[in-house]
Amino acid sequence: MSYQHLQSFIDRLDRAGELVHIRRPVSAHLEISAISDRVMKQPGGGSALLFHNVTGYDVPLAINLFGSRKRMAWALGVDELDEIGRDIKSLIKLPGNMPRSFGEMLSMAPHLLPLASIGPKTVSKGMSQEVVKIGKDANLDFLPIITCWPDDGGPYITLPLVFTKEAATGKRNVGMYRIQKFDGQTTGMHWQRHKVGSRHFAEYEAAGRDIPVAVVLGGDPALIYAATAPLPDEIDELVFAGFLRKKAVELVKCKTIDLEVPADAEIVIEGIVPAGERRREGPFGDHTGYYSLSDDYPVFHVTAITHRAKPVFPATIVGPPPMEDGWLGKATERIFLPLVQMVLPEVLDYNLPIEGVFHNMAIVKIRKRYPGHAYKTMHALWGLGQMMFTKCIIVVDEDVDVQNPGEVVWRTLANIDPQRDITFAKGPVDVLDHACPYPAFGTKMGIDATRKWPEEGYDREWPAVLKMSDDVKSRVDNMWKDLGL
Ligand SMILES: Cc1cc2nc3c(=O)[nH]c(=O)nc-3n(C[C@H](O)[C@H](O)[C@H](O)COP(=O)(O)O)c2cc1C
Ligand SMILES: [Mn+2]
Repeated sequence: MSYQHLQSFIDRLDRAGELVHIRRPVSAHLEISAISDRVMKQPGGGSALLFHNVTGYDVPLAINLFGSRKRMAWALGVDELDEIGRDIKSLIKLPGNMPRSFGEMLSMAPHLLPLASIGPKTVSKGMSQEVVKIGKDANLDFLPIITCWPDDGGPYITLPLVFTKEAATGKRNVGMYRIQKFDGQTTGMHWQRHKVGSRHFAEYEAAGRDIPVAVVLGGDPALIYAATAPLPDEIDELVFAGFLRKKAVELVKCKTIDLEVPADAEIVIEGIVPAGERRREGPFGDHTGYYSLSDDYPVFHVTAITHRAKPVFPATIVGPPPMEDGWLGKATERIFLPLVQMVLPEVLDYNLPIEGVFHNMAIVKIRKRYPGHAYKTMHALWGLGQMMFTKCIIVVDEDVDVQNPGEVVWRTLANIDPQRDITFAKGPVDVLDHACPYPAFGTKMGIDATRKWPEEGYDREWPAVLKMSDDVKSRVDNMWKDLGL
């Protein structure tokens, strides 16, 4: 199942009673953020919100569209996120089909799914270009760009899809990198150094060239999710989105730069990021729950804005968890499990707790087969794409439910001898981490909370976990109704 555009998804949420319309005037300066924060912290994640009357703007603003487990699944055209993982698993498991890489797996998909192709295709016109504004007419001031937290450096576009191409090959990348509005025609470009957009820019800049960039708002929600997904560099997010929505993403050519953008986006901002230019970006109230401090980042200059005749402006806010982006993270956790298992078959399940904000914690359940297996697993994860950022990895045995934080705390603390079972590793750290001694470089902690074996130097007797015997349990089941409990 796919959505032609973001408003089709909003309509579905509305019909299902998942959307609240707010018609009262509300300010884009902090008020939308304060309202959304309270809603996102309601049990289960609260409703999606559509602000029809943002003070001073004609364009309505949608927020918290992805903000519950159910809506996140619906955004990807399923009822349960695990369905996608199961699809991927069956794709991998078909006889003779073991792909050597994630790229190969996606490229096999067209033969296995009932579609001609999942790769994007170019069409001659699209609703994202119903209105075209070029040069001086292209001004961001009509968009209800929100200021999220009191000490933020300015208003931010918080749900942008940043399109670039690799200079040497023309290979596309789409990443979600926040955009700080400096004025009507200039913004920051906060692609962090580890991310693909930043590499594309560095390669252009090394050749003394300005890089063309398109900032896209809207499109099928599967596409918005794909921009956040930790895909290997060589995977085009649009192919991945095509795989998720089981239908090719349609593209149109940009008006002023050599890039293609979704034909059915709400709004497209075309521009360039010049070689050699930097400007102070930030601070920004970030998804760590702290401000990320200001720093020098490249600058985006608008050359054109195109949009639907009646666009909706999509936004999110990040901040102290739980927030909407936690559900994007949960989608990644579920979708990428079978891919992690391609490399690490011992991983039975894992949990990236929302409070760990994607990169601070992974709780991993393994089937331990040999001494030191837990350490092998954590070091492998630290070598796997964006899992490299994981500040703390806890490895537990197969009888622990990693989705139950209480059980994890109990079993981990019971099982560890801290000096023996904690290891530290050096390496790259998420740019947003404020605790590491150097920017983006520091240490990570691994906790081996598995049962210890004699071969691991444990020569005492390891006790069994308490468990009532089955016969007594069934006797109690039978008497339960008579007990008045
Ligand atoms: C709401 C939200 C905001 C984000 N903001 C940024 C950002 O400002 N800079 C950044 O480098 N990554 C940011 N990310 C994370 C990237 O989108 C993510 O790492 C993605 O996988 C990068 O794609 P890439 O590998 O193609 O570069 C954000 C993610 C979300 C969900
Ligand atoms: Mn990418």
